[in-house]
Amino acid sequence: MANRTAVGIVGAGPAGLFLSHLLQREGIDCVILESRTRAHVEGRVRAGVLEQGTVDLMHELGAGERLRRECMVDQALDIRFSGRLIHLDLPGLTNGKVVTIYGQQEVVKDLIAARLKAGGRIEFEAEVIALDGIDGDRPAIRYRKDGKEETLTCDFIAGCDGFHGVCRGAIPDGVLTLYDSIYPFGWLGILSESPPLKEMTYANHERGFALCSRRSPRISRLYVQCTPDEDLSLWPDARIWDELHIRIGDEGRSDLKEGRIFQKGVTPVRSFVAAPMRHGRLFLAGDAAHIVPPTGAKGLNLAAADVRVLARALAEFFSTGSNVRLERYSDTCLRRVWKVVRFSNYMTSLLHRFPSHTPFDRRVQLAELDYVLTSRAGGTTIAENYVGLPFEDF
Ligand code: RFL
Ligand code: PHB
Repeated sequence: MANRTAVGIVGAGPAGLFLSHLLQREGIDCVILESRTRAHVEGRVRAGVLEQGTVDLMHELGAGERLRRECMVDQALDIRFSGRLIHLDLPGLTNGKVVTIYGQQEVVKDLIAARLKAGGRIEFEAEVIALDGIDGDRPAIRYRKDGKEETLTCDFIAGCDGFHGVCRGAIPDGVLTLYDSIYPFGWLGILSESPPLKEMTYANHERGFALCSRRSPRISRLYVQCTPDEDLSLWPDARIWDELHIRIGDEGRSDLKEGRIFQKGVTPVRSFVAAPMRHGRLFLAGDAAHIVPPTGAKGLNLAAADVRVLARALAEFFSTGSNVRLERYSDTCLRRVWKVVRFSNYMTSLLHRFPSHTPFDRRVQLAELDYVLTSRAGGTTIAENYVGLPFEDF
């Protein structure tokens, strides 16, 4: 197999997979290099909330058939605090918009299957170790596969290798400005065989944040705020259920149904942006360039938004030779990124207990929740960001 392609994509997460489909649609050759096995990538439990733009993209790419059949639509978002309930009617506050619940690993499975069916090349267990010549016009990706070192020569490289990938680090020192904010807590997430609450429910409680989401009518996806480096052995199932009931105001244990917990994990909560998202012929997209705290449910959607911009810019280059959109790539993406960072930070600040909070800070937080409860403007701000800001012309 000739080891040469137009766009070498590092990473088969949502960013890399969406990009490969978008490029294929434009007739641009690409290869994905992914360090993990297909089973590992397809089994990773992560996001669950898709903006309409992300759903539309799945359909446009012809990969939305199972999504259409199996997804669930969320018309509302509930926030519980101090015995009160904020019920945000999403369509009512956003001219009819909703969000879709469909697990990230299902998106990934569908995109991989469709890509391979169309004859696309995804190399699993191909670990990228270095990028060469990103300042020139023949960059190359060095990777290890089956114990051997290989080189993939490209016109462009898309760094879609997530926060812990190698691409961002290949940019020379002094080029990137890194913006970082690490929150003093994590999320302990579980999957449980139990019917979910009717609405997506976020809770602010004295003991910390909780979130009740779902994956299907029989599978709940539940989270509780914990310490950033929480030891899972300190969280037997009974403790998780106790905290969930208390934090959502279900002391009578009648609302939230319990079931067998079959997956548990801890996730750090951070905001991070690397700018610019491009150096020479290397373009960063998705978590490789930015992380948002999960409270806004935006990471996957932002990854999809980045590669939409990148695919259009690459298509312009390959069809006309123009660099104009490639030059604008980083600025175009960062405008959306910073608005999403802002919203995710807002939701995180609104809903979590911070160890540093003084009684004053706590009162202000509760007043903010009370404001959202009673003000259409306050509710609209959350709703319009939650369903996804419109795409500006790019
Ligand atoms: P990914 O998914 O991390 O994929 C990167 C891929 O690159 C591979 N890789 C390499 N391959 C080759 N060589 C190397 N040297 C490599 N290094 C890494 C990795 O194996 C991997 O396959 O990044 P991508 O594509 O940018 O996608 C980002 C999303 O995964 C992420 O933003 C979301 O999961 C965030 N997120 C949520 N986003 C939403 O839009 N809605 C949500 O409801 C939502 N909930 C969440 C979330 C993330 C969570 N966690 C676990 C961080 C809930 C949680 C708990
Ligand atoms: C999820 O279903 O995993 C989920 C939902 C909402 C969030 C984060 C994660 O804000």
